[in-house]
Amino acid sequence: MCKLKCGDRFLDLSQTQVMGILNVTPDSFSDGGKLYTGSKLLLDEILVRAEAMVREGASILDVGGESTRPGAKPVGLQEELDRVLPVVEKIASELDVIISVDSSAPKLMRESAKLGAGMINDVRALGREGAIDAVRETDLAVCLMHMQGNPANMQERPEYSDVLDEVCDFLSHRVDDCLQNGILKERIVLDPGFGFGKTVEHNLRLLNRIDYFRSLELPLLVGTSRKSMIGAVLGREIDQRLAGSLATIAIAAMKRAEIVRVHDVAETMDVVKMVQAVNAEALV
Ligand code: 7PM
Repeated sequence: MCKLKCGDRFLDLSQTQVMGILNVTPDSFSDGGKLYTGSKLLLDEILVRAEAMVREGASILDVGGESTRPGAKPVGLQEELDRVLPVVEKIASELDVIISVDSSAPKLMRESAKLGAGMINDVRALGREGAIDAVRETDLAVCLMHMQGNPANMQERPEYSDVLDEVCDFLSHRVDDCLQNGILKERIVLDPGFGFGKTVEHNLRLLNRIDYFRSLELPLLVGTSRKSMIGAVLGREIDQRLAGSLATIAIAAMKRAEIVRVHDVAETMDVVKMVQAVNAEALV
């Protein structure tokens, strides 16, 4: 449980690791400055951004070419390949960091692995035809995320009898499917999927009770950065959610989440280190 197998590397999970978000979508809601405009990748700018996040302490960079924003249009496979693969290749050749590829497409999973990616981050938890086979054939880690519905409709009417039970059940079945198909436990990370078919209350409950997922005995990833649950609590727009995001990071780190997925790496590192010192009651 302390190490995650990411291809030919291992990621130490004894302390909370920071995953920096690198969106290469035209409608990225995340960060100042787009990395993809007019159907062109700005590879040099992407590398500068990636380098900064690594310098600030990210041990994983999550590269995504498909927007999973509520209501977003699906992106074609070729376009997703064209956006993501050059970025994976560039970062793999220039930086010492684990590259995570945010995708549900088997072809992109395979091609990314060949170019040096270390992890597949799939918001559809390998639910697409061929995705489990693709991941098995690589040696990469995989993050299985829970989503109710699909990006087009997920926020219309999220409903659960018990959100903890249902999300846990779903993840448990996806893990079984992976194990039965030859993906080893040491490669799997779980994620309750904040904002993916959940109300604010569902999201708050998932974060407050993230320990509930410990029964699955796998590392946990928490992705709350700048999300609407923070906007709802604080009444703030996306670019004013840093403090709220850091509060959720502190909570996740206190509860010993293994990975946090964030836009603001430097600030997150300070919070994670501070929480770690308190957890350890010592300088770390
Ligand atoms: C609009 C809304 C744009 C939300 C982008 C997003 C997660 C993820 C995303 C997550 C894992 C974002 C999200 N969120 N993958 N991909 N976990 N594993 O904030 O919570 O980047 S997309």
